[in-house]
Amino acid sequence: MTSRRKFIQTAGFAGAAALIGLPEISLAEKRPASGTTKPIVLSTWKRGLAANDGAWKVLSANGRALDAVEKGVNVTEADFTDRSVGLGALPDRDGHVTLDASIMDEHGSCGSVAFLQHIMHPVSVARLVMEKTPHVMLVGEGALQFALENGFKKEPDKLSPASEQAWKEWLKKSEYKPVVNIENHDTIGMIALDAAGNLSGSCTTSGLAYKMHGRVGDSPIIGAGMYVDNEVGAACATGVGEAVMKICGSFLVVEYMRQGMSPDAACRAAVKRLTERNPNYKDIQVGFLALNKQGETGAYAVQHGFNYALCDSSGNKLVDADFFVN
Ligand code: SD4
Repeated sequence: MTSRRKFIQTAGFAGAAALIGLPEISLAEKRPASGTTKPIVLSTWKRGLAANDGAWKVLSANGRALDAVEKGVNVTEADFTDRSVGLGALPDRDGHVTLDASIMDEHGSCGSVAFLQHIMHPVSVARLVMEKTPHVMLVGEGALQFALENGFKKEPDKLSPASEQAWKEWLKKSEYKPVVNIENHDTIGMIALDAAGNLSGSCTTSGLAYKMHGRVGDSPIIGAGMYVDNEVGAACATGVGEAVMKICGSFLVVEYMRQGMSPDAACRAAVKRLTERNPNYKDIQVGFLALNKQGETGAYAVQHGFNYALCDSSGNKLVDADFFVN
């Protein structure tokens, strides 16, 4: 497994990098683009496989990446057994499921919703915020009102049996402590490149389980949980959103790619930054995914255990990401 070693190997480049303000990543990490792989879609965690299938229906029919990343994560949102996405997910500490989502297209247009209750497909509400309003983000009651005005159905505030049982168990101690990779990581972030060569991204989640009521994570924050720049690439994040927000994680990954890094090197550099800015990094999980205009992909996580689903014309498969902490 690559880890700190990779960073140590960069020593020769470090001086020059410091001079021109680049992070200390070896020039060897800058792979020249060799043809373009498209269409292609990748998404976080194992449930990304089903989501990619949904996205691939759009992409393989020469559809737009924006439609693919919406339809793809709609699959996960509708899965009532997912612990971190949609209305079946684990609730906040008061027993309410509150949802965050974002979407961004090849023109840099974006929309998001946060602290939204009662709606099965928050990412589709985010898309309407992008397309129908002069705003980027709507939250809480206002986001719900907008969704209902646009024909979304109001679902009851009722936990799935599994979530209700888990929450009641949690209430016995009421101890807020995210457990790396176990307690609450299924958030779906998805990034895609379509046959026309355009990029889009989406992200949708119930956030961290047993969070404070009203807490919003990185997923609906454009540039934190997800970011797209059609000239360069796209990125998304999963894990403890507070740590991602502190470094504008997805934007940072895209900016590293703009500086010439491969998607893989960009994810590693972002994780390095995250570990420098979050002294508690050994106790949390964060994973990044990246995709550039050539269809090259990359992923890297703070901890062992992050995987992602990658789908192109050769198939849809689950890949284990490399990680920083051994
Ligand atoms: C959040 N980043 O709300 C989300 C949680 C997550 O897998 O990604 N879980 O902080």
